[in-house]
Order: sequence, then structure tokens, then C-alpha cells
Amino acid sequence: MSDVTLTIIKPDAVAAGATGTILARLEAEGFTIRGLKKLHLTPAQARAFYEVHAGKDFFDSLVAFMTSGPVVVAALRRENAVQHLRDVMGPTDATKAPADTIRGQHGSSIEKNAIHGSDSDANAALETAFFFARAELVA
Ligand code: FUP
Repeated sequence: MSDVTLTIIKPDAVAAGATGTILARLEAEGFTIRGLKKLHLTPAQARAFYEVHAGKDFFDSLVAFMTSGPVVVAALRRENAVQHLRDVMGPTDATKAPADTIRGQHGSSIEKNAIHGSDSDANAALETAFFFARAELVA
């Protein structure tokens, strides 16, 4: 089991001014930040990041949302990182997320759900490499 994962604080949460609150929650959960950057995804970047969903009915709307404003991307480290982040995020549909999860607190729908977290160790590695060069990450 790997101890790294990748999170994106999505445009809804960044626009709401929740970046600091969410990063503080992640640090309180024991994650350390290996790398951190704020960027405004291009449509090509968003389509590439969510390539696995290409062709699904929600894909165009998802790309429009993810490019609607800046995001904050963080490479994280913690024991059992992928599963723990998934637990802290809550389910994809923020309207069904428990109130003590990040999506329950900061999301508003299945699309505008505040935060992304890698769903496997393999994807954590791929997604980290998508956003960060090795020289941009601390051990
Ligand atoms: P998650 O792993 O919880 O982020 O969820 P998925 O990988 O299944 O979906 C990726 C993103 O697609 C979600 F964060 C939001 C969006 N999505 C929709 O907008 N509608 C859907 O029905 C499913 C996913």
C-alpha cells in the first residue's frame, strides 16, 4: 500500500474561500503536503485528467465546471493515504455526504462536490505526475 495521494480543491470550494479550511482539515487528518499549486485548468487539461469519463453524459458539464475557475492541487502523504482521503471526502454526491465530511461541508451536488481524491494507488501516482514534476515535490 502506497502512502501518497492527490487532491484537487475544486472551483466551487476555491470560489467560496474554503481552500484554507480544507487544507487545515487535511493536515488535521494527518496528511502532510508534498506539493501545492493553484492553477486554472484549460479544457484540454480537464478532459485529459478525467479521460476515464470521456463519452459519459456528465463529461462536458464536468469539464465546464472544472475549468470555471481556479483549483488548488495538493500532493499528499499519510499512512493509508488513498483510502483515508476517500473517507474524509465522503461520497461523490455531496447531497448524500455525511455532514462531517469535506463534501458534506463544502459540496452542493454530485458535480459541485468541492474536492477530488485519487481512487487507487496507481491513479495517485499518475495524477501526481500529471500536476507535479519530481523537483516540485518534497519527500
Ligand atoms: P469520485 O471518485 O468520487 O470523484 O467520483 P467519480 O470518479 O465517479 O467521478 C468524477 C467526477 O465526475 C465527480 F467528482 C463528479 C463528476 N460526476 C458527475 O458530475 N456526475 C456523475 O453522475 C458522476 C460523476
